[in-house]
Amino acid sequence: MKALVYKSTGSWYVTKTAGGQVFNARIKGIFKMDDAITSTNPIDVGDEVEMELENELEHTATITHIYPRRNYINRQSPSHKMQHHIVASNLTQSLLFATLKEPRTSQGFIDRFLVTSEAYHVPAVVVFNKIDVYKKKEQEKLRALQNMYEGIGYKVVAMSVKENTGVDEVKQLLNNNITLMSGHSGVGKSSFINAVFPTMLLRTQEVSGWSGKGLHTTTFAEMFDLPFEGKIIDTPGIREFGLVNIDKQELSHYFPEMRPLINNCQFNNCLHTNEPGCAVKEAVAAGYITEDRYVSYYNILESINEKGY
Ligand SMILES: Nc1nc2c(ncn2[C@@H]2O[C@H](COP(=O)(O)OP(=O)(O)OP(=O)(O)O)[C@@H](O)[C@H]2O)c(=O)[nH]1
Ligand SMILES: [Mg+2]
Ligand SMILES: [Zn+2]
Repeated sequence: MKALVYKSTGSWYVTKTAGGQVFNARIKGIFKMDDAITSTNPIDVGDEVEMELENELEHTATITHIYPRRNYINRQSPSHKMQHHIVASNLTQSLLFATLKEPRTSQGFIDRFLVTSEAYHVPAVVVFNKIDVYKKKEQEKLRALQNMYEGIGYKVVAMSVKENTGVDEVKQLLNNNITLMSGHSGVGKSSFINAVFPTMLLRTQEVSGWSGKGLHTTTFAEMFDLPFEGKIIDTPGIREFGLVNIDKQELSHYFPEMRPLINNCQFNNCLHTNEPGCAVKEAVAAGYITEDRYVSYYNILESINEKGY
């Protein structure tokens, strides 16, 4: 019996068959995965699995097989730097929720997320939420970031769930997609779902506004069927994205504005730092690549060790 994983708590899984039947499923024994990746969670939201019925009345089942993933997004395990944790798989789009205030999302965080999305071939959209609380300083920053990311080719939407600005535009993007929502805790991911699909009633941070404590309100990733064609995955806020399996040599391929220039560098193993005849550094000097993005590239490069973590 084939099913899709809608929720994973780590020890059990909520799955749904094509016919819409919902099961509580478990893994039995030692589970071998098709792709030999080292992950702290063998199965995650979005996975297509094969199950055997355990108890029809109680709707329980055992997962016996996982089908190969078309793609996935992962993050560094918070407790073990060398391990990674898959957030969701088989996506067609990822929405990064960022806020310039309450809480502040750094450009470095956004760029890491974009690199991860590029590496796994998941088209990414950046949504800046809570624009209702932005003062002049944040409004200017928003314009600058929007120009920068749109210049590279990313879609950017400015939104306020609270004041219902830009919400419809983001909703339109969900049509026909399996969308992963990510971002720090408190940026309004669950609030967005509740605003556009009022039947869902997800738990959101109760105090109005940002408490500053960084408490996670959503605790497990969960997928929801949309009233139209498509699915959306709400996730708990994450502090940092880990770049697993990306090596230094590869990194510039995941910066779309660098990608077309790489072959013009004098050395074919150029890391675009101190090498002579570097086309990327020339493009930074000429202003075709922003210094801010180059700084992100450099910081990420520095954070990658020999093993590619
Ligand atoms: N001012 C303002 N507050 C908002 C907006 N969107 C959401 N909030 C508030 O921000 C707080 C956090 O929202 P949540 O939806 O719980 O955030 P989340 O991203 O789901 O957080 P986690 O589940 O912890 O990852 C809530 O108190 C919301 O009411 C907005 O556009 N403007
Ligand atoms: Mg939430
Ligand atoms: Zn170079």
